[in-house]
Amino acid sequence: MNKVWWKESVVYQIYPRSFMDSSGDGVGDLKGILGKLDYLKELGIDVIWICPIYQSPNDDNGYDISDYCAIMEEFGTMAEFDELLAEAHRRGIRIIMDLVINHTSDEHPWFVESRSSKTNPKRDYYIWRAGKPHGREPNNWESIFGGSAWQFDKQTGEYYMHLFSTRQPDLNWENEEVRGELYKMINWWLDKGIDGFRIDAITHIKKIKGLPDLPNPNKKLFVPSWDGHRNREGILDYLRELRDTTFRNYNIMTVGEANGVELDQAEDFVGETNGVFNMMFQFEHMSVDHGPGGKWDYNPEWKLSELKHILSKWQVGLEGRGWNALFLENHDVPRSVSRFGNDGKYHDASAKMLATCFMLMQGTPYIYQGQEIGMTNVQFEEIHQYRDVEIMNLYREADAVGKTFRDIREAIYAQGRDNARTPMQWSGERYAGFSSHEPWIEVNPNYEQINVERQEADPHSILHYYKRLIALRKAEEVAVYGSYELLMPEDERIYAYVRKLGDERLLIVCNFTEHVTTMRWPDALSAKGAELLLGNYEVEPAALELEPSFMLRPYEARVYKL
Ligand code: TEU
Repeated sequence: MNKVWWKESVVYQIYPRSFMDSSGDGVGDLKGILGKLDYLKELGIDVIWICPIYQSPNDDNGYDISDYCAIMEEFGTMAEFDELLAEAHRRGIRIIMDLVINHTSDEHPWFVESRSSKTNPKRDYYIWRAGKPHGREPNNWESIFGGSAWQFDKQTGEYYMHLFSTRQPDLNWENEEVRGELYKMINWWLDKGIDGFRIDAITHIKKIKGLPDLPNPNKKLFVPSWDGHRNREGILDYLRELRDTTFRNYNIMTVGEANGVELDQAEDFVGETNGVFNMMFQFEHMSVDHGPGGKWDYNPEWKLSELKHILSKWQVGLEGRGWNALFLENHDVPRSVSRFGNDGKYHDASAKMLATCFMLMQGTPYIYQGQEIGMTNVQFEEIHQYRDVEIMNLYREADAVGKTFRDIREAIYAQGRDNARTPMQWSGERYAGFSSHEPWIEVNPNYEQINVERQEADPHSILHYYKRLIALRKAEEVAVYGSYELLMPEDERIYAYVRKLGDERLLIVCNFTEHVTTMRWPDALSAKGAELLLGNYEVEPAALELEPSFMLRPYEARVYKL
C-alpha cells in the first residue's frame, strides 16, 4: 500500500456560516476561520475542508452557486480567501474546497440564459422537458428535498429538473460544453494553490437515459429518485474525464460524496491506481437508525451489530484496494453524541468513546466542527427557528395535509440537518462567542456547558481527549496503515477491533451502552505486556488484569498496544 500525506492526515470540516463571525453580522466568515487556524493547529488538524464559500443566494446555504469564481459577500473577499490559504499553508495546514457540480443556483448566469428561451445557446446546459398531458411533470421522480424533481417554468412552458431544491437546477452533464466549463473552473481553483476538493453529490450527475418513470409499486405521487435515477456504469466515463482533465495534474486530495456506490464499484471510484477519487464518503452507516419509512422514520432501537457489519464491510472491502473516508458527523446529519452516544448522563464518556471508535479505523478521519467538544442535537420549540430548506420543505408538505410542527418535530429533532448547523460554541459568552450579533440561526441553549473555552481549561475534557487521540494516531503507524479485523461481530454492547501492521497490534474496545459490561480477552491475542495507550476513564492498575476478561464501564473506550 503506498504511503501518502492524505492517508496520514486528519481533516476538519468547516461549515463557514456557523463557524466564526468576525464581521459582527451574525454569519460566519473567512476572517473568522483565519482567526481560528491556531486552534485547529493545536488540535492536530492537517487539512481543512471548507463547505461552499462561492457566491450564492443561499437557498441551500451555499450549495446553490451563482458564481463559482467569486466569494459569497457575507463570507468576505477573494483577497481574504487568498490570505486564509497562505496563512493555513504557513502553519502546515492544507485547504480543500467543496465542489458542487451536479447543479448550480437558479441565479447562475448560465441558468438565467438557459431559461430565457428554448433556442438560447445555453438551453441545453440544464435538463428541460415538456410536461405530460394534463399538467403532469415529465416523469415521476421525487426531489431529495421532497416534492417533484421538476419545476414548471412559465417563461418557456417547460419543466427543468432539480434533484435538490427548486432553486438548484441540475446541470446537463451530457453536454460537452458544460463539462468543459466546469473543468476550466476547477483548474482555475487548483492553479490558485488549493489542496483539493470534496466533490458534492457526484453520483447524481449521470441520469438514466430517456429519464423514464421509475417503478412505482406503491402508487406514490412521486418516487424517491436519489438511488433509482442513477446510471452508475455511464457515470465513470465522465468521472474519468474529470479526473484526467483536472485532478490528475496536481498533487492534491479528492474525496467524493459517493452516496449509493456499492463496494463492488469501489475500485472504480477509489482504486489505488485507477480510481477517480483518492477516497469517498459512503453513507450506508448513516441509515442504520432509519426505519422502513426512511430518513424521517427514526428508529431508536438501531443495532450496534449492524453498524459494525457496515463499517467492517468497507474496512475489509477497501483494504489494499482503496481508502476510506471515516466520519460520524457532517453538516447534513445529526450530532453523533446524540445519535449514537448519550448526550445526557454519559455525554463526556460517550463522545470520547465514539471518537476512539471511528478515528482509529483504517482511512482518513473527518472531524466535523463542534464534534471535538461533543456538541449535541438541538430541539427548537417552533418551526420558525429552523433554517434548512430540507426541513422547511418537510414542514410545508406536512402543513399541506393538515399536520403541524408538533406532528413532525420528533423526526426533525432526530434527523434534521440544522442539528449540525447551530453556531460553533467557542465560549459561554452571549451567542457562544460565535458572534457579537444575533446569529443567522439560534445557538444551542447548552452552549454555557459545552464550549471550547471551558474545555481548553479542563485537561480531562472531550477536546483534550481528541488532541490525545489525534496525537496517538500520528505516533502509531499501525493506526494509519494497519489492517482491520472486527472482533465479536454479534455483540450488541461492545465494538472491538484489532489493527495489525507487521508485529504492531492495536486493540480498540468500545462499550456502546450505559451498562457495565464484560469484555472477554480475545483468545488469539496475548495480554502479556499489553500497554494501555488511551482510555476515557481512569484505569486503576488492578483493572489491568485483562485475562480472561475485564469490565468496561458505561461508554468506556480503551486502546491497547499489544
Ligand atoms: O448532499 C448530497 C445529498 O444530500 C444526497 O447525496 C443524499 O445524501 C442522498 O441522495 C440520500 O438522500 C450534498 C450536500 O452535502 C448537501 O448539504 C446539499 O444540500 C446537497 O448535496 C445539494 O448540494
